[in-house]
Amino acid sequence: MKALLLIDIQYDFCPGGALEVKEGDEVIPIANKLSKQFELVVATQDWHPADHGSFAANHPWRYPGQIIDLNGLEQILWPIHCVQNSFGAEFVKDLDTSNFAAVIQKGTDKEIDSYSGFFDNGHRKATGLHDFLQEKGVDEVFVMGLAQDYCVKFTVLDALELGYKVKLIVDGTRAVNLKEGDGQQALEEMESKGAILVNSNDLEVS
Ligand code: VGL
Ligand code: ZN
Repeated sequence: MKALLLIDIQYDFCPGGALEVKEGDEVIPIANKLSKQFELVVATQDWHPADHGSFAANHPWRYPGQIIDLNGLEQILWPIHCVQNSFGAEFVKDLDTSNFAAVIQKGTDKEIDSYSGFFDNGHRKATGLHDFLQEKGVDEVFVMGLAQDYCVKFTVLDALELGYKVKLIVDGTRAVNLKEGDGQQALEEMESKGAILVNSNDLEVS
């Protein structure tokens, strides 16, 4: 059984959003097209409390892009984004959500960030995504969404570690690129760990 995983296609990651990803909105038509081709579609949603430890604003004198130690883990500080129930945390309205079998919310614990759709960044707690996919008999995941160099990458790496076959839909992702080349490096890392890089036009899903 195959599943399509749509990662964090939310206003705050699209142009004009708090943590905007260049061309982030360009993944939406691809998500909508593929949603119709998959029997099982699962979306993730970055879903932080306002006092989340990944927000620079919650640390005196810190600013976005700096790195701190957050409860023993290296943490990049971000602008305030995807606050629970805020507009920026919503799925973009043009995204077809009608076919979502589940929405997995992550980053809800203020003490730890969660890039991957499967686990927090310390692999301390599972989000429930793996259990859900297991129940459905999924052995292969097709991953796309935002951002290529953070949540998409870590979701892909966890999926590989959990034993799923993984296809990364390259044209369905865009990178934050805090550093130039981060997106490209993420693609290479995912591929070297076993993900197969594909283009949405080349997919034949049965
Ligand atoms: C993300 C940074 C912080 C992402 C989420 O969805 O890639 N990046 N929170
Ligand atoms: Zn976040």
